[in-house]
Amino acid sequence: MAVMRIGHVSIKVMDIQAAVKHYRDIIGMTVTMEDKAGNVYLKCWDEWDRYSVILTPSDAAGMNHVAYKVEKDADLDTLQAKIEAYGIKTTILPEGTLPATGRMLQYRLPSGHDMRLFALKEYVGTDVGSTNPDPWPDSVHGAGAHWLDHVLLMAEFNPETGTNHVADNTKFFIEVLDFYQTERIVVGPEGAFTLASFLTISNKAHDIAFVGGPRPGIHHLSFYLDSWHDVLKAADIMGKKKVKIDVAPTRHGVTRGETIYFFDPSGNRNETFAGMGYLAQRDRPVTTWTEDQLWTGIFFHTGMPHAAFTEVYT
Ligand code: M3P
Ligand code: FE
Repeated sequence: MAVMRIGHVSIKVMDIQAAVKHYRDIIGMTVTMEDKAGNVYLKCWDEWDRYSVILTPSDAAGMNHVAYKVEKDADLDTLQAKIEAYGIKTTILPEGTLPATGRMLQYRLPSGHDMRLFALKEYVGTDVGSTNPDPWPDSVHGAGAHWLDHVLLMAEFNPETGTNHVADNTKFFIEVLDFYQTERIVVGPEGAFTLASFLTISNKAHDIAFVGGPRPGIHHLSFYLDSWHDVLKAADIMGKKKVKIDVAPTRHGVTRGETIYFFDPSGNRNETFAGMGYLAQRDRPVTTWTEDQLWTGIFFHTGMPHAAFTEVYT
């Protein structure tokens, strides 16, 4: 099991100052680095590597790339061979391509998303340290997110043409990266088409997820909070600061997460969520949500359709 967890996500933003304010004051991250090109690097208080979000000035919103961290540098060679053998071209980006980061293995997912694997990133420590640590730091601010938890990516899905990049990405993550599936949403006759897929490499309900749509993109990047009460307080902060909320605090059927969705100033969707949901295991039966219960899976309490939730993304 070479891949450990999400390492960072690189996000395009139109107004860098407004974006920094959002990820710092609303999510509760800290700016740890800036580079000459004007990119800003941030981390959450309970993360020990130098950064988990890169904000890049751009004329549109969206994701540049997502990177996952592997255990050892040599894992990159093993994985390069596996990915190439699967039929996907890879490139090694040398150390220093991103500051404070070792070499990266770069390739495109079947859905077209730019994905990277890396083993080394500068260790800076959590804000509570690792000797006799306090449970939370005095510097906690905003929603006080503990860590970047996962991304949900939109992948091309069209049963009429037979295109299903949700299924293609799922196969790649399982066969090549050794992830396992925890949940899925199926649609069509006899549930023939996988519309959504939740995959993990840990014991969390998901480390990445894919949902089908007309074009590739990012649906949301998600940050972990401790409790349902922290989710409520995060929404209070968003109310106070006039952040555009997409979905007020509720619970997912899928993953059982307690959640809020909202937008950064460029329109990239964020999530803050709490709750372990359950302990994911490789032999745990995969949870299936059927088409008639699709919205119950997404918003458990009401089960009400919210078209913009799946149609609006960057
Ligand atoms: C989550 C989560 C969708 C379900 C999303 C679930 C969009 O984001 O963190 O559990 O179908
Ligand atoms: Fe999520």
